[in-house]
Amino acid sequence: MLLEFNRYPNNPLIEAHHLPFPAHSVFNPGAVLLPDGKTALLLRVEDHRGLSAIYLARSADGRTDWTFDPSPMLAPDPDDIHCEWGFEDARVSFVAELDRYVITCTAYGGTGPSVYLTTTKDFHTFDRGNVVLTPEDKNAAVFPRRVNGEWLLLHRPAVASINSMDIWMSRSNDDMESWRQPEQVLHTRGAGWWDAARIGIGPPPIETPEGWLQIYHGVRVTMAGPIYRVGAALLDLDEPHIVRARLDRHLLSPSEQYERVGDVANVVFPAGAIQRGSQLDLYYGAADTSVCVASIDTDELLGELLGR
Ligand code: BMA
Repeated sequence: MLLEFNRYPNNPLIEAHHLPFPAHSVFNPGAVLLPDGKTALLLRVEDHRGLSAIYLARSADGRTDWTFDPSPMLAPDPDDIHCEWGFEDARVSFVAELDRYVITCTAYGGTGPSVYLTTTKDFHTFDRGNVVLTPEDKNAAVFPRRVNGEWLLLHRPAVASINSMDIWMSRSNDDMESWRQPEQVLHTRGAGWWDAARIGIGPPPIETPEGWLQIYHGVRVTMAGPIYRVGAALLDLDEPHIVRARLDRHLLSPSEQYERVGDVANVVFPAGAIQRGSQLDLYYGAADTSVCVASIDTDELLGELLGR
C-alpha cells in the first residue's frame, strides 16, 4: 500500500464556531509539546475584517477538548505598517539551549508579507518581536538547535523577476535577528509536477538519525486554481543546505470535503508536527477554513525517502 498521511477520522479538529469569541475561520496551526505533556497549537484566527491573529490552543491528547487563550499572542497593529493586517501561519520550535520557544510567522501589512520572529519561555510573556527578513518572504522556521555553531532558518522568499518561490536557508551567529548567507535548498520542479509553482516548508525541520526530515507544501496551478499538497525531503544532518533525498510524490492531497471546500478550495497547508512514539502527527489547515491532523509512521517515511 502506498505510504501516505492518514487523516484523523474526526477531522476537522477545530473550526471557527469552537472558539470562545467570534471568528471567521481558523487554520494553518504551528504545534509544540508543552512541558506538562499537552499539545499546544498556534492557531491562525481570521476575524470578520479578514485580518489574522495568532492564538494559543491546548489539548491533553492533541485531538480533543481544546481550550483557547482568550486573547491573541500576536494581533494586527494598525500603527505598524509591517503588521497592520496581522500575523499568519506561525511555526514554533523549542530551542533547548535557550530554554525558549522560537516562534516565526508572517507579518502582513502595507510593506508586504515578511518574516517575523519572537520568543517566549511560557507563552504568557513574549520578547519584543521583530521583522527579521524583508518582504516578500514567509514560511519560515528555525532549526531547534545550532548546526556547526550557527542558528539556521528556512524561509521562502518570492523572487518576482525570475518567478521563483523556493525554500532557502539563512544563518545567524547569535541574535537570530540578522540572517546572512542565504542559499537555495529546495527548488520547485518542472511544470508537470505537483510542486511546480511554489513550495514552502511546513513544520520546522525534525531531527532524525538519518537527517532533518522536512515536510513541505507544494503548489501546482491548474485551470481551476491552485492545489496545495504535502511532500517530504531529507536534509543532511551536518550540512542541511544539502538535500539528501526528496520524495517524488505527495503524501497528502486535498480529497476530503473539508479540504476541497472552504475559503480557498483544495488546500492542505501543514505548519506543525509532533512526534508521538513512532508516529508523526502533522497539523494542517484545510481550505483556509479549519484545523486538521493526519499521521504517518516516521520510520516508514524515512525508509521510503532513503529507498529502503
Ligand atoms: C499561501 C499562504 C497560506 C494559505 C495559502 C492558501 O500563500 O498565504 O496562508 O493557506 O496561501 O490560500
